[in-house]
Amino acid sequence: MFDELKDTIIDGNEQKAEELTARFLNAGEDPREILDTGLLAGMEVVGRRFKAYEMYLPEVLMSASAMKNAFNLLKPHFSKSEDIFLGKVIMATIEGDVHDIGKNIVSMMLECCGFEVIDLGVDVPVRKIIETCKEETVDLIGISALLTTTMMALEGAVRMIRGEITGVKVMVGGAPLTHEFAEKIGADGFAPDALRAINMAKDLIGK
Ligand code: B1M
Repeated sequence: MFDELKDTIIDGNEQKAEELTARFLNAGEDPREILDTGLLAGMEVVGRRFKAYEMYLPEVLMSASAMKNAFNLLKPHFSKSEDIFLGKVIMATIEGDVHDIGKNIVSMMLECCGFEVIDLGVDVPVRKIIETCKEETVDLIGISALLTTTMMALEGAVRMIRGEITGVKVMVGGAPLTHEFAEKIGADGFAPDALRAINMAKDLIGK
């Protein structure tokens, strides 16, 4: 049903993604179905192809942008038809690291799936994450690291967070990370890509 939309996301065709989404909405299709089987399914393929070196970064960015625009059309329909608030998440790239493309895709997809995201940006000191967490009612902290050097700082970050805050889960991600590493540093979860980050966030928050 939504295969054409899925392909449009993979192709990163912003205009067509918007047109198709609008057409499906006008035809009375379920916004959640459009999101799950069209937009998210498309981004899943994009993530897989990027990892397999079958897609380049600029193409990933075009797909993410097409997804964002299409999702903006869906958004108002969600607030009208269903309560999809799943929880509040802080997202940040660890101090010393300015890579944010992956984090931004994860943030965007979390928002698309019903999470409220407080994105603290890049090069974020752990202290800032902790302070924000104390000011807001947060369910989950997500920290991204793309460098082998900054990845090592995640351990101290998790320890500091644990020392000051209870009841908030910590998810980590970024290309150099592994499940084993995440476990070793005491994070609650690791996701290798954006789609699995959403599932992980839902699992950790218990949704
Ligand atoms: Co840099 N860089 N970079 N870079 N960069 C890498 C990471 C590198 C592998 C390139 C290489 O050498 N082959 C290398 C790291 C090597 C290492 O540490 N072992 C590297 C380096 C060395 C550097 C500099 C040190 C270069 C220099 O200045 N000498 C420097 C560091 C600056 C700093 O951070 N202090 C640097 C700078 C930059 C740019 C600024 C030029 C730019 C970043 C722009 C930006 O992000 N706004 C850049 C880029 C673009 C890259 C590459 C090319 C692409 C990274 C990316 O965006 N991937 C990268 C090489 C490569 O991967 N081909 C490279 C796409 C993105 C969608 O994937 O981020 O993995 P990813 O996100 C995925 C998953 O990992 C996961 O979901 C995302 C979507 O599926 N995920 C999460 C990510 N975060 C998550 C969080 C979660 C859950 C899942 O929960 C919290």
